[in-house]
Amino acid sequence: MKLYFAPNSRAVRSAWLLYELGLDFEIEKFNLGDPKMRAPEFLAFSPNGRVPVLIDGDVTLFESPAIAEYLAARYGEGKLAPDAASPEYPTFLQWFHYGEGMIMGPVNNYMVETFFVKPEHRSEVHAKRALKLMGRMVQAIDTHMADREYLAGDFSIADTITGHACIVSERCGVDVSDMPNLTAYTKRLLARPALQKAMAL
Ligand SMILES: N[C@@H](CCC(=O)N[C@@H](CS)C(=O)NCC(=O)O)C(=O)O
Repeated sequence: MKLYFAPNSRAVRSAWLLYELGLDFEIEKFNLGDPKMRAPEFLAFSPNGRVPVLIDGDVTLFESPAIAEYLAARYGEGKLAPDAASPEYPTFLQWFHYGEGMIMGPVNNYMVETFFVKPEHRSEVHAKRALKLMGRMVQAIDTHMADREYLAGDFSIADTITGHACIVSERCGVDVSDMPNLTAYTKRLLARPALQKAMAL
C-alpha cells in the first residue's frame, strides 16, 4: 500500500488510520504547495493535485473520508466503524460526515486567507469570519461530547476524520476556552500513539 502524504494536511488522517489498523504502507511525501503536486503523474491519481491519495494494489482512492471508509471496510475486521444494524450507526454517520462537510469549509477559507495566497491578496476580514464560523461548528462537538469519549461509541473513523478537523480548528486558533468537552476530546485523541506517529511523519 502507498500513501501520498503531506505533513499538516488531511493525509494525517489516513496515516493515523493505517497505524491504528497496523497496516504496512510506504509513503510518498510532499510539502503543501510543492509544484510536484501539480505534475501530470500525480494529477493522474488526484485530479485536483490534493493529498491524501491511497494506492492499494489496483485500487486508487482520493478523498480522506472515502479512504477511511475503504480501509475500515476492507481491513477493519468489524472495528472502527459500527455495523449498519448497530444503534450507534446513525450517530456515527452524522459525525463522520460533519468534519469534512461543516468544519473543513471554514478551515479551507482560513488557510487560503492566511497561507495559500500571496500576502498582498489576503483579507483579514475573511480570515476572522472563517475563524468565527469554525468556532460555531466545533461548538456543536463540544455539546455532543458532554457525556462521551468518542463521537459514536467506541473509537472509530468518525474520530479520525471529524476529530482531526477539531484538532486542526484548535491549531488555527479557534477560541476553545469555553469548550471543555472539546478540548478534553482532542487531548484524548492526541494521546493516541497512532496519531502521534502520523503527526511526526
Ligand atoms: N476533501 C479532500 C480535500 C483534500 C485537500 O484539500 N487536501 C489539501 C491538504 S489538507 C491539499 O492537498 N492541498 C494542496 C493544494 O491545494 O495544493 C479530502 O478530504 O481528502
